[in-house]
Amino acid sequence: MGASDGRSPGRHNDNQPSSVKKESKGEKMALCAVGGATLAYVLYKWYQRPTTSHEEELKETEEIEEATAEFDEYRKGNSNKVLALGLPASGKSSMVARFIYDEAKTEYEPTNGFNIKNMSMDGKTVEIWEIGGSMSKYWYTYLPGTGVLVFVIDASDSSNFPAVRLELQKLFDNDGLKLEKTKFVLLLNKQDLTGGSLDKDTINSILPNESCMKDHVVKIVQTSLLQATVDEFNTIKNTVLELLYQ
Ligand SMILES: Nc1nc2c(ncn2[C@@H]2O[C@H](COP(=O)(O)OP(=O)(O)OP(=O)(O)O)[C@@H](O)[C@H]2O)c(=O)[nH]1
Ligand SMILES: [Mg+2]
Repeated sequence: MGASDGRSPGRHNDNQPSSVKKESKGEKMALCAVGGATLAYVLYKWYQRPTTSHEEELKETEEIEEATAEFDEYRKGNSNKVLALGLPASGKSSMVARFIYDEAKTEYEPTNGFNIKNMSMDGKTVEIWEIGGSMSKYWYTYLPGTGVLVFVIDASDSSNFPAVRLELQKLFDNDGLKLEKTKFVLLLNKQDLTGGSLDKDTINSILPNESCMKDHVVKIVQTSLLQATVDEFNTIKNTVLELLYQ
């Protein structure tokens, strides 16, 4: 009448007919056979796999290292792009004006978009790119091919330092800049308004942590683009160009 025999389903039942027991053993044997065959097939395939000898692996590593060194050489001779970035009114256009005309800029006309100038140096053409500070959302589109990135900072305005630190962190973490081994110059500008150079602790409060900068050569320059003499600015110019062709 469908009444329960008091045993829970799925549990071993000693009162089952012997044909049921035999079928269960048969199933186990079939499973073992399938398992064995699968294992044998996997082992067969593993022995048939293409093998790489130690010498081949070494050769491959050497080839990769050679190609990387060749690319580094190529990059040295060809990266002629200096990119100036920084918050609005930090002094990027002022730096471009000093690079190209050696003129101090006193008026402020915000750069809407970008400003590219060419400069001839020792028979080579150097491209100086400035991207407006208000365009920070789009900076990353101008990063490829940058040999030296000059990040201009208004050192007289400490209220900007947290924002500067954040932007620097993003740039140091940029995979493309890491791959291209872009060098950084952090130009602490407007020192005529700070009453002297910034001290180490203040500079450290602007910089992202060291682990974030470890993939790049970083130089810190303190100046006043408005008041630097020709010789003083030439020293900065040479620092940038030496990094470019290093
Ligand atoms: N006192 C002082 N003023 C400076 C110095 N360098 C630049 N300035 C002034 O700061 C203002 C902004 O300079 P710009 O070079 O136009 O700034 P920018 O970074 O190009 O600005 P955006 O194009 O808006 O991103 C101008 O009025 C400059 O004269 C400096 O060393 N000292
Ligand atoms: Mg500008």
